[in-house]
Amino acid sequence: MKGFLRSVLIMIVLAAAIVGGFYAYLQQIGSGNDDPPMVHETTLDEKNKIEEAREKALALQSDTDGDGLTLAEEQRLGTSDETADSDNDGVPDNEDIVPLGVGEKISKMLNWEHKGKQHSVEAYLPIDVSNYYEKKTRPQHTFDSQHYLPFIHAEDIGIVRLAAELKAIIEANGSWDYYDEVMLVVTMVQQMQYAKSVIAGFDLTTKYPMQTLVTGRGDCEDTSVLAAALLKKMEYDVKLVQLEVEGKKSHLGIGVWANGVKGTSWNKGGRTFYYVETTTPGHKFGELPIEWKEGTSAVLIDI
Ligand SMILES: [Ca+2]
Ligand SMILES: [Ca+2]
Ligand SMILES: [Ca+2]
Repeated sequence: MKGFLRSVLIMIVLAAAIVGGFYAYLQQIGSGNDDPPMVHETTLDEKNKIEEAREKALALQSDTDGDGLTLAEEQRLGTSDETADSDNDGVPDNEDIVPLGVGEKISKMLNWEHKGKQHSVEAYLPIDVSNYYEKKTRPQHTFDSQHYLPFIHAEDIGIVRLAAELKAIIEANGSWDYYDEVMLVVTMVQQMQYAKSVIAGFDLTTKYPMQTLVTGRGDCEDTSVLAAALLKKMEYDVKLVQLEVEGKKSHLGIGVWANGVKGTSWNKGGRTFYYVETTTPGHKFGELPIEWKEGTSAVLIDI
């Protein structure tokens, strides 16, 4: 009897195992899958790396300093995307044919007489700066006093260096007064060759100070803009003065602040500015050229 019961028990266990196995098999068929697919979960580290690469690619296309060159282009040139003028010569990186350093220079000696002494300075004229101004579009004359403002480039490397040389001459002549100092700069400009910048019969353009230095010549606008840029850089209180006589063409000179001098002057902003002629040698501080003495009105232009 015992043997019979054991056999029945074994049979029941075996049957249960077969039914269980069959059921599992049916379930597997029903699901239609063999092995469940391996799903790769992106780790935080991987996500960060992808984001970093995306940001880098975007940054390479950015132009932080707004000089028209992307970071990738600046890296190729060796310039900085933090500053628009990496070599600080007054020419933006995207228009500088030598964006790092000066390259070749144009040699030009400035020789003039002041206070009974001969002065001589070599103008610092890098070819890249000269090239930049040659190609630069110059706004046409609007016969408005504001026309001159874009031309006062007092931070060009050639102007900065020349202003420093002129200051050194002043310091070496410790006995000079204020007017002698101003006239050192003005006499240097006055000795340049007078040339009208005429296009198709009309005087429509003004030169940038560096162009007047490179060519060594200019008309009243060019020499006045150059003298004003130099004096401004040397921290003298200077303005442009546009003289007008009815029925006559206008003339440009400069106005320099001074106290109690004889000569032609005007008040502006509570200060007195004296006329200084920049075109021809011999004109003194406060001296208006004879042809502009009668019935002249003057506009003082802040720079
Ligand atoms: Ca840039
Ligand atoms: Ca730059
Ligand atoms: Ca530059």
